[in-house]
Amino acid sequence: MSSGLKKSAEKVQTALNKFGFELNVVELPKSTRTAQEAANAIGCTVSQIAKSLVFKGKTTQKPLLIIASGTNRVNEKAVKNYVGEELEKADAKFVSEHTGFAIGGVPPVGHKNPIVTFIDEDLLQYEEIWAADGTPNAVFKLTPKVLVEITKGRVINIK
Ligand code: 5CA
Repeated sequence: MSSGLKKSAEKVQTALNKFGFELNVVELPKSTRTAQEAANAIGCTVSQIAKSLVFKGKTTQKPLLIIASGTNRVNEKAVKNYVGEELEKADAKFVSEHTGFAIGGVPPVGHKNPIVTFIDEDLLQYEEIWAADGTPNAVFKLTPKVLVEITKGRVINIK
């Protein structure tokens, strides 16, 4: 069956289908590479964009996924307490090696290998949120509750 989606978006849609929720990738004519661009293209607020940000544990060098509300900045010091080690920024190569996706399209699920995930508690106040779907112009809509379920993420204060 061909859905007409780009390969990376298709990969995420396949992963989404396995969860048993109605989650559908939308490919937009405009860029959704950044949270601001995604919000503009969708017509939602930037805070309703669930950014999937990859970090690296300073000691273990293991990847870590933080799904943050579009307007929030991750306070690495605050998150350290939950992770048990200091965080480092991941570069583009690290992100793509561990997730299988390029920056600007990193989805919250469907990665090459499962990644320990934390979710910004601020996302839980919205009825619907939007996440990237593998490419810089594909997104999907979901509820915060479903995000927590499909990622098995731990909800924390990232600020
Ligand atoms: N598709 C949109 C949201 S639906 C998206 O992926 N937005 S994002 O904010 O989650 O992804 C962009 C993020 O990638 C930035 O916030 C930034 O943390 C990260 N990023 C951008 N450029 C680099 C870079 N050169 N190295 C490491 N991380 C980067």
